[in-house]
Amino acid sequence: NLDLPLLQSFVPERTLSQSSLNGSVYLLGTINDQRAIVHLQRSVLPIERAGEIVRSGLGKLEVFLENQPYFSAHGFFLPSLSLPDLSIKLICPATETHIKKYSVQERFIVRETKAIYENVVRKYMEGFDESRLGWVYAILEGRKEAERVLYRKDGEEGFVILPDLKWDQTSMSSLYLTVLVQTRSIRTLRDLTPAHLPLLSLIRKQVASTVKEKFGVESHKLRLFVHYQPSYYHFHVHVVHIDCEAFAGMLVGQAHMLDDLISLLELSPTDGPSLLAQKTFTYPLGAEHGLYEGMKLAGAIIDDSAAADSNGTPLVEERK
Ligand code: M7G
Repeated sequence: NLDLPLLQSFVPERTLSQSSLNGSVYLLGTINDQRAIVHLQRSVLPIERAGEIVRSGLGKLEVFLENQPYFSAHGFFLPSLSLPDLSIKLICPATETHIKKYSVQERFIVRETKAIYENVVRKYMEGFDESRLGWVYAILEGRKEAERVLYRKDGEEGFVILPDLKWDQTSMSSLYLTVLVQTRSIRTLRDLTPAHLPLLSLIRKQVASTVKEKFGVESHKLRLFVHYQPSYYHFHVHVVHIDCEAFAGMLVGQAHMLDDLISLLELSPTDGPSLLAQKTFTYPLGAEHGLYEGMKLAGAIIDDSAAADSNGTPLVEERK
């Protein structure tokens, strides 16, 4: 279990990646000879407590610039403020997949047609190590994080709403929740059909009322989206405060608004494959991702310059 002595026994080896956007770093090392990844990030300032922090939250001030009317200083929190300085995440033992996921790597835009999905992605998902979903099943079955669960509905149509690993619950403007569905039959948004519309609408409604009730945040302040590709092949919805934009997972290509998925399902035929099953998805993929080699072999990595026709005219006309 995570405690201070355990963390202090961490032997750092190298930096996997860092982000200047949110001031965070992923370190690889060992703890008791086991591979460990430690993620450090400055805690987000709780905007709603900013006035209080200025007036009564600081124990020390070090001024380093005076050029009237401009002044700059470093402030140091009083312990009584009980504001965490860092958000810390630990993965131990860390697998090769974890290490790859958090390593800097070259990324490529891939175009995944229905055929490439059938030939490459399906095969990859079939070989996906089920044990990586252990944390999901533990939450769904009430064995882990039970005290953090905000809403639970059991049964095949059920789902659980809880704070995401990425949210330390100190600031509403960085609110980040996850909705995990109970059914194991939806691996990605490609598996969604019009028959799932009641489930998706219920998730949308329940998230709105749970977030309002527990955190006083209105649903027009929330982005509900789904990743494609996800890291975990068990359908889940990300719920993020609109003011929180510091996550790479919210970039265009990977994040798909739940509302857009609902709309595409509403437009899909009720018999036969849905528009989500048929459409082409275009998204960034890291060279260390388990799908990368297969995608490369299948020609999914975009090279549109090679797609000009024999007269030399680009297939997509350049804008004049
Ligand atoms: P994803 O789209 O499959 O992958 O989302 P991503 O990690 O590339 O975004 C999985 C989501 O589940 C992420 O937002 C994770 O932060 C979150 N998550 C992952 N784990 C291992 C846990 C966990 O153990 N508990 C909770 N509450 N959330 C987790």
